[in-house]
Parts: sequence; C-alpha cells; structure tokens
Amino acid sequence: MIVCTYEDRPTALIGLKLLVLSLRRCVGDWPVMVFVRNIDVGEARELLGDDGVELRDANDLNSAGWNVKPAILTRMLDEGHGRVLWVDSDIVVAHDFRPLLDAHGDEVFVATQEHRWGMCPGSRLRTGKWGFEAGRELPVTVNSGVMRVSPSHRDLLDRWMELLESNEYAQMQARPWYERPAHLLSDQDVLTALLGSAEFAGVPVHLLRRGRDIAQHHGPSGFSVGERLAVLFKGTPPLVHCQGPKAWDYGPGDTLGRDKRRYYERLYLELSLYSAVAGRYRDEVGLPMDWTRPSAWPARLCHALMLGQPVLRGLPLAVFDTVVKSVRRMVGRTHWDRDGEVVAA
Ligand SMILES: [Mn+2]
Repeated sequence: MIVCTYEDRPTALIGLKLLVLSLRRCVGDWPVMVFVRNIDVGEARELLGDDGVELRDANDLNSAGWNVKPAILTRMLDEGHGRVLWVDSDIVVAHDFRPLLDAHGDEVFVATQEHRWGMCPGSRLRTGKWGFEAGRELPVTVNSGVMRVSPSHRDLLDRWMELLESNEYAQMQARPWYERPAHLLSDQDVLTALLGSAEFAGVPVHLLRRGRDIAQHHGPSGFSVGERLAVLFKGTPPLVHCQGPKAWDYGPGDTLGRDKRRYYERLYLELSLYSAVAGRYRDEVGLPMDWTRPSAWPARLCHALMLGQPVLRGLPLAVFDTVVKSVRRMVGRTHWDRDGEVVAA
C-alpha cells in the first residue's frame, strides 16, 4: 500500500505534518507520497523529513484543490502501484485503521460517508442531474477524504477526472460554494453521481462509516451527537477529518467582538477530536500548536465539565448546533431545495 496526499495552501503544511506523524505512529511503514502545489518543495521536505516520505511537485497537474484527486490516483496506478490509499491532508489518524481496509478485497472501491448534515444525501439526485442512467442507489453521499483504489478502478477514475475537467463543472467551481447546485458542489458529488450510474454500478463500493470509522468534523455537529454517544461504547474512530474550517487557522485573535462566526468555529475546533488527537504530537511538529488547547473561556468550561474527554467535551456545542440546524431545516431556511438546486436569497 502506498498513501498519497496533496496540499496547495502554505498555511496548511501543519496538517500534512500531522498526517505523516500519525500514519507513522499508527500504521507503521507505509510509504507516503506528498504532492504539493504553490508550496516550496524544499520547505515541505524540511518539515516532513524524508523518512518514508516522498515529495512531488504537482504544479503540472491540470487541476487544483480537491479536483486533483483522480489525476493523482491515476498517476500512482500508472507508476505500477497495485493498491493506493488517498488520505486528505486535513485528516489525522487516531489509531490503526488497517483492519477496516483489510476486510475488503482490492476490487472494492473504499471511500467514506459524508458528514451528518450533507445536503440531499445519496446518489439518486446526483446521478440524475448529471444525466446518467441510474444503475443503483447509494443512500449517502460519498466523502472522498479517504479512498482506496486498485487498477480495477482505472475506468472510474478516468471518467471522474474527465467530468472534473468539463466546462459545466469548471464554471461552477469558479463560483462560491453557496451558488453551486448539489451535483456540482465538489469532486465527491461527481464521484457519487458516477458510482450510482449504470456504467459503474458493477464496481463494488464500501464506505467507511461516519462516526464509527471516521469522525467528520464539519461544524460542531458534523461529528454528530448520536455518533459521539455511540463512541462511549464502541471506541474512538481511527480516522479524524477536519473538514471545512481548519483548526490551526484559529486562535485568541478570533474574539466574539471581532467576528461571531469565526468565534463559534474557534470554539468547536478547540473542542474537536481533531485538536485532541493533533495535541499528541505537540512536541514533534515543530510549528505552533497552541490551537490544540482550549483557550476561549466557553471552550475551557466545556473541557473542564466533561473532564477533558475528547469526544464529550464538544457535546454541548454539538447539541446546540443540532437544534439550530434542525430548526433551520424545518422552516426551510437552507441553501438548497429538495432537488439540490440553490435557493435564491
Ligand atoms: Mn478534507
């Protein structure tokens, strides 16, 4: 198995470092291939070291951001790797997750389930909106933060890349996310559409379960109330994904008075499982890690009340966020309608 990942935001190098360190500690000696763009390769090499890590310049790829995934995966397959694992640079490994993959043969395309609040979940709408004939229905949207592929997925990856390079998709990517319909929101909506189509209905798919296998931190309740409570009996998920706002981008400067939204994000990120797991590497990262300790008073209070339990300390905010989101959905205050189309403001 070879792991590959990508980053193009110089401020997010710390996420790469945490991914590499946690892979080393939790799964041992899998080689890691890191693709970077808009980032100095020498600087990245200095930070990441060369122990099992290979750095590649990704400036020659046709795409950027999350759209690079199929291009990088096909390149790895072309180079002869028989089993390639994509892991987003905003994921940290909490403990060994190899059994989750070993349970499935190489013909199985493994990815993860989108977070609790992903809108219009599933493949039916996405497959239909892309104009493909449906071949099966995935009840949840695919999250492409983790994917395992083998040469048997080459056609799927080629087709995915083709659609990500299409005009229809590229034009929508140039607009802000809240102006994009569901099937054109991001790379994973396109992937979900393809996996639901008749053309690729024969590809066996296994999605790692959100909450149990991977914590999808997207907002305070992306890692949901129910998932957090279930963890008490079943153990912490081995993969922790900091989707959306990044924990290291926040700090004491984000006050309530300056920006309410950022303050709210700072609170949930300070209380997140991601920050707790990242904190294990405080002495090894070589970059500022203050953000892994709750510093805003409400965050310190929740941390103290829950005795620092890394999943429960975020529970009060998750409950609050769930109530707010549920009410907004009930009264129809959402960005998208049932058809995944953008609701005019
Ligand atoms: Mn991600």
